[in-house]
Amino acid sequence: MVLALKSYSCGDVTSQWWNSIKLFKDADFSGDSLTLEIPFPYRDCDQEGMRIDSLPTEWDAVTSSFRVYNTCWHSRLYTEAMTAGSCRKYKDDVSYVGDFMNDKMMSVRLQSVERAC
Ligand SMILES: [Ca+2]
Repeated sequence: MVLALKSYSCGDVTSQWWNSIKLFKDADFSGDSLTLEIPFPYRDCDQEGMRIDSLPTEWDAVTSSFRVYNTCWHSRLYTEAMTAGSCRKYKDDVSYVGDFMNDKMMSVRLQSVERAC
């Protein structure tokens, strides 16, 4: 399923009880942030997980770090929209996505277990 756009602003408090991902434009969880939250009633993160096929335009290819919340702690980031292009997998919060993915993320998948790209 597709994540809902929750907020754009920096410094918003994200409920740790909701499955969500918070993107940051800079490394070390700094700079502008964007929270993408799984909407009610689809709060459970499972092995299949969920995805967001595209980001707001100003969030294309800018993400450098991110945090994940609740049980959706395995993620795959993609360099193209619609979870296409090159992929890297991560677990838990990531203070820097790495040179390969830095400022390239265009879409993302989240799930409760590790999955291959
Ligand atoms: Ca960046």
